[in-house]
Amino acid sequence: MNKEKVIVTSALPYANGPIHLGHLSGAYLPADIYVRYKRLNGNDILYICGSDEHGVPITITADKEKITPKDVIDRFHNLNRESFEKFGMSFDIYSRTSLPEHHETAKEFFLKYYNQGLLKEKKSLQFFDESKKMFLPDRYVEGTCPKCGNESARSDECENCGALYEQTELINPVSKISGNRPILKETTHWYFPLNEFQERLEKYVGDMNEKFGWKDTVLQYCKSWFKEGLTDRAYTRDLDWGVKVPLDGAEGKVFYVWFEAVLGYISATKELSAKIGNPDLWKNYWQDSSTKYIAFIGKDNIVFHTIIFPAMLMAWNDASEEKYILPQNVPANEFLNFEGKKFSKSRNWGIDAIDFLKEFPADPLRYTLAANLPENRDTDFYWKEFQARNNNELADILGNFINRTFTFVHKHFDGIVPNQNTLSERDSEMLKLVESYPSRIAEYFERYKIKDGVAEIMNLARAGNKYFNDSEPWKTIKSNRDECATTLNISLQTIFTLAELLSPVIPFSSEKIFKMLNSKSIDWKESGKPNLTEGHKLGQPEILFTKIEDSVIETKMNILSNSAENNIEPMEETPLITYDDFMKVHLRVAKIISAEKVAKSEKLLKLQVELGEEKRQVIAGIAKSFSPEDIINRKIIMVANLKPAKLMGLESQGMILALEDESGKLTLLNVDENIPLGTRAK
Ligand code: B3M
Ligand code: ZN
Repeated sequence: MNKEKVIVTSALPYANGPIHLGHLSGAYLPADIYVRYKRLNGNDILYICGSDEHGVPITITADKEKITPKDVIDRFHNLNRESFEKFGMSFDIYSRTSLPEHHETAKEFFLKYYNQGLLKEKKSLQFFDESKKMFLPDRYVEGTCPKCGNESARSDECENCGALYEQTELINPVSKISGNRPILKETTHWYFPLNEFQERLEKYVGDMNEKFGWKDTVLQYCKSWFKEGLTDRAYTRDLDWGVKVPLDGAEGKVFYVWFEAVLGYISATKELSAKIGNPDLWKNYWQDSSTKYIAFIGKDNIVFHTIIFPAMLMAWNDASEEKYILPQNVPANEFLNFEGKKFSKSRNWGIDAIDFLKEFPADPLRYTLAANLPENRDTDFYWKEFQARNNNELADILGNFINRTFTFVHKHFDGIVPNQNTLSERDSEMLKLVESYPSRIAEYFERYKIKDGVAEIMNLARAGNKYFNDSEPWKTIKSNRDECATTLNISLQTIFTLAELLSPVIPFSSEKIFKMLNSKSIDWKESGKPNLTEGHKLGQPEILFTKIEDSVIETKMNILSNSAENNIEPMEETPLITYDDFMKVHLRVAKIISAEKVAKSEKLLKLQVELGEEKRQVIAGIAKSFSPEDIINRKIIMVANLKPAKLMGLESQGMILALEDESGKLTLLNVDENIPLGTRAK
């Protein structure tokens, strides 16, 4: 295989909170394993990451804590950089988007679009908080998603169904800073005409998939976007934290965070180039069509990396001699949950990387997460599994194989690699197996199947143990020293190969193993051959993995069950309402008389309900918890005087009440059979 030039990026985490295990297993660990593997193959890699330091969540945190946004980003940029370092992330640079270089790059792109007349200037109505005298961008407003009915949707983006929409489409908006209903006020913004790129984007995604095999989830996301049809996206926001819009009369306006955050990959590469004294180096990567670009992200960032960023790059390329490359693959992961539930800061559920790494070394965590990556579906971190992976796999299989081999060689062969003598069938088979491994693992890693690759590497350690057992060197040392020497030689060669193959996964331990072998990693493709020469002097054995006691895990479980008990959402932030406010809501008993799925929606059911005299149609976001036949003839409670709204083009005349648990599963409220329809609940 020819040497490749590759840019690898991991999503730039918001400098608005600590990195937790979920982040690590989504966009960081798989990328780091891939990068380390690619480097061992002699490829020319740039691995880029950094903090995303703009965006409304940061200003919200700053407001809440009465500090400046700069205080917030400095705190979390440094904390997250440290977490990543402890975890063994091998970024070539960990930059940040608050740097002037990034602002320059972002402005350069905007002006390129502006000057070519691509951006559309439009007046629009935006939410404005009259009590705070400010426009309310993005997440300062919450309401009901116009697509799926999720009631805690962000103002322009629904986390539940992934829809993007204009603020004005949001149903029942509430200002997050005052709790009031915002008014709509006119403002001017610039829009990026995504729709003009739809055809080319479809072709791009199709071509890339055909050539490089995109993940099905990623492809499906793109397809559903294309099917909906791309629309103009506002490039700017009324806000003062961010990259300022470089136009006269645009005071108080900044770029929408996503329109500059993705460019952070490029500005970070510029920063790296300047740092190493070769300021134009970044062009050799980003503007060289022989470079391949792989973007590792979590599934919530797909559209930005497969549609918006590529469209931005296309638009630049249309107007410039220097042409940027587009992502060749976007191996987005699903989510990692924590002990069966979503990570949640407010509910104190989960663990931050930094806290974890204060207590445990990085490698057992890397191994556990790698063995369980959410590549095709959401997975979970369990403390007990962490213990088992560490104790039963790292310590008992891998550690044990290495330890018994080294102990034996030091005791009987003076710590010197013994000769390989006449090979038995078992010896030849073991050598053949080891030799097949580097290319076998490469096949997994090249296709971003990190989890399967890691499982397969551990199988080599298993095979090593079995080989050692079956060869019984403790017997042959007395009966046939040559045979014994061969066994130990082959075991050591196997350990060498393991050290190499594991070095992307558990780099700290791999380094120790190489030190014990008194050797160094080599070209990946060569690493399955017998690389240790006979007579080579080994280093001293070291302890590789320490077992984790039950009591340690029990303590963790206790902390968890305490936080589970206190797991009720904090109430303080809920604004109080008056008795009169409450009485405005008419809650009435109704009966579901028919239910059917809404076409093209995973969430919505179309219900006909009877409310005393009246019949109503309600479009309810409950299809994930109930199938239509479950709920026909059920009596329920509904909000009977909700303003009608359209969901997926269907009119909804009310809302039914349900209880939602942690996992998002719904239960309907039970109403006694004898209570007449239409009865009001107060
Ligand atoms: N900061 C969102 C996130 O952390 C965002 C990624 C930016 S990638 C350019 O999920
Ligand atoms: Zn939605």
